[in-house]
Amino acid sequence: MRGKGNMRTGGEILVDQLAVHGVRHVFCVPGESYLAALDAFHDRHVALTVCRHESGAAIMAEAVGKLTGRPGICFVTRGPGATNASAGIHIAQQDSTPMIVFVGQVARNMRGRDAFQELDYRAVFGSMTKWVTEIDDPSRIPEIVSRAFYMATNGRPGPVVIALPEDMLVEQAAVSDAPPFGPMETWAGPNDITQLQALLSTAKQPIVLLGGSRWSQEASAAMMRFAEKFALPVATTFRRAHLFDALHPCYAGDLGIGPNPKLLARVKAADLVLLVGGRMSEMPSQSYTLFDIPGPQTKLVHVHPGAEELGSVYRPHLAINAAPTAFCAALDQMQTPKEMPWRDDTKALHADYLAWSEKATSVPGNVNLGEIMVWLRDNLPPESFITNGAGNFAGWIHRFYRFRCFGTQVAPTSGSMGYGVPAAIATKILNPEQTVVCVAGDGDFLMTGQDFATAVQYNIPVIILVADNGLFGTIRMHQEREYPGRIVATAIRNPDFAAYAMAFGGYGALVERTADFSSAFAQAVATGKPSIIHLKVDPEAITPSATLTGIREKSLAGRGGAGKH
Ligand SMILES: Cc1ncc(C[n+]2csc(CCOP(=O)(O)OP(=O)(O)O)c2C)c(N)n1
Ligand SMILES: [Mg+2]
Repeated sequence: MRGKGNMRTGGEILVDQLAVHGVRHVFCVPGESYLAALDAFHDRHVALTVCRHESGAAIMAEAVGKLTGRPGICFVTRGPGATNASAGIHIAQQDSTPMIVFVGQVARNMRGRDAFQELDYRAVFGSMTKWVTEIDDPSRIPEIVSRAFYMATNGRPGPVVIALPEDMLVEQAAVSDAPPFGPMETWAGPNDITQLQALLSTAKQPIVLLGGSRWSQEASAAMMRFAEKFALPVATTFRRAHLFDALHPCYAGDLGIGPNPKLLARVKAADLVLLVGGRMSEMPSQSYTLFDIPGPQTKLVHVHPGAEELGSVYRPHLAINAAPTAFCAALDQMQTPKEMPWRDDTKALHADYLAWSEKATSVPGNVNLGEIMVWLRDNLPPESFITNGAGNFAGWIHRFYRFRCFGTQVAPTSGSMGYGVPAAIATKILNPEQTVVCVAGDGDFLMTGQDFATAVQYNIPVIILVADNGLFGTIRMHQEREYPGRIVATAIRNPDFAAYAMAFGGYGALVERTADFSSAFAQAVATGKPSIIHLKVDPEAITPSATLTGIREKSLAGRGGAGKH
C-alpha cells in the first residue's frame, strides 16, 4: 500500500487499488483509450488475461464474481468495446454477481462532442448496473474504486461501470491508497429466527427453495444440516443446483425450465415456502404462475440480502433481510418442532428426484446427450465444474447431471448464449486442479467460440462439448409450437468443430455415437490441451422427452389442420 508521498499516474493509482482490494485476475481486450492503465499492469502482480472479444472478457469477469463472491474485473475500450461487453454486464445484473467493468473514455476536454468512440456511459449502462460513474480527477481514484467494491458486493450484488477519461489516466497525483474493502454481512435479527421457528411449528407441507448469490461452502453445508435436522425438502432454483448436494436425502430437485412435474405439484401444494437468496423470477416461478402476485396463496418466508427485493414482486408473510451466508449461520440454533408431519413427503420427493434424473430417456439419433450427462456424473470427480450458455442442450444438464459440490454449476440464470466458453476459461484459471467441462450448443458455442484462442494462448485445458444439431434449437422448438412447419432463421450450417479446435492449436474429436464419447473424453484429458468434442446430435431430439415432429404435429392437431395459425 502506498502513502501520499508518491506521485503516480492515474493508471498506476488505479491498478494499485485493484491489488489493495485483493484482485488477482483481470480480463481485457486492449484499447488505446486506456493505455496508461495497461502500462501499469507491466510492473504489478495482477494477472492480466487478454481476450479476443469483450463479451468473453466480461463473461470471464462475471464468472470470477460468481465463483468467488468478490467483484470480477474487466477492462474494455470505449464505444464498441463497451457495447461488446454489455452481455456480461447484463448477466451480472440478472444473476446478482459482483463485477466492476473499467471502460476507456475520450479525453476530458473532448467530452460532449461525440468524439471518436465517445459514449455516455451513465445513459448506456444506467439501467443494467448498480452504479455507473466517470473519474475526472486521479486523486479520487482510491475513493471511487473503494466505493465500487462496496457497491458491487453489498445488498443484492451486481455490476458497476467506471469510465476512465484517457487524459485522466496519464495525469499524476499524490494520493494514498484506500484500505482494502471488507465485504459487509447482512444478518437476520433474532426475532426473524423466532418467527421462522413458529411458522415451522405449525406447517404441514413446507418446502425450501434456494437461489441467488452471496452463498458460501459453509452456508451450503449449514443449509444441508438444517434440512437434515428438520427433514425438510429442498429444491434449487434455475441454474443454482450447486447450492445443495443432489444426493442429500432432502434434495427435491431442480426448479428451473421443464422441472419434474411431481416437484412442481409439491411446490404448488406447499403451505410454507422458505425462499433463501433467490427472487422467484420468471424461470423458477414457471412464468410467474407458481405464486399469486402480489399476495402468494401460501405463507412465503423470503430471505434476501437486498432490502429492495423484499416485497418487490411477492408480498412475503415474513421478510428476512439477510444474506444466505449469514442466514444459514443462524440456522444451527433453531430447535426442531415436536412434530414434523412432512418427513415422509421429503423422502418421497427425493425418491422422485432420483427416479426423474436416474436414467437417460431414449431420444432419436446415435448420440444421446442424456447418456453423456449420466457418464459425466458417474465418472467426473464431484468437485468438477460444468459451465454452459443457453439453448435446449442445457436441459440435459439440468435433468441428468447431479451437482454435488458447492459452486460447481457455473451458468447464466439470465439465459445468455455464449456464456459457457469464457466461463470455463475463468473457472479453470481459478481452479487449475479441477476438471472444467463446458457444455455448449452449436449456436451457443460460436457466440464466444473465438476465445478458444485465449484458452490455447494461456494453455488452459478446458474441455468443451459442442452439441451440434444444426439448429438454433430452442427457437425452432418455439417456432414449431407457435407457427408449425413455418421455419424461419433457425437452421444453421456449422463448421467442423474438431478441425476448428485443431486449427487453433487445441485438441478436437468428432463423436457420432454415444459409445465413442468416453474414449474421446479420455483422449481430451490425456492431451492436456484445451479441447472441443463435437457431438453430432439428431435435430429431432429437441428435449429429453419431445421431438420436433411431435411438437409440430401436436400444434397442428390443436389448430385443426396444417397452415392455420
Ligand atoms: C445472446 C442470446 N441471443 C439469443 C438468444 C435466444 N436464444 C435462446 S436459445 C437459442 C438457440 C440456442 O441454440 P443452440 O446453442 O444451438 O442450442 P439448441 O437449442 O440447439 O440446443 C437462441 C437463439 C439468447 N438466449 N441469448
Ligand atoms: Mg443447436
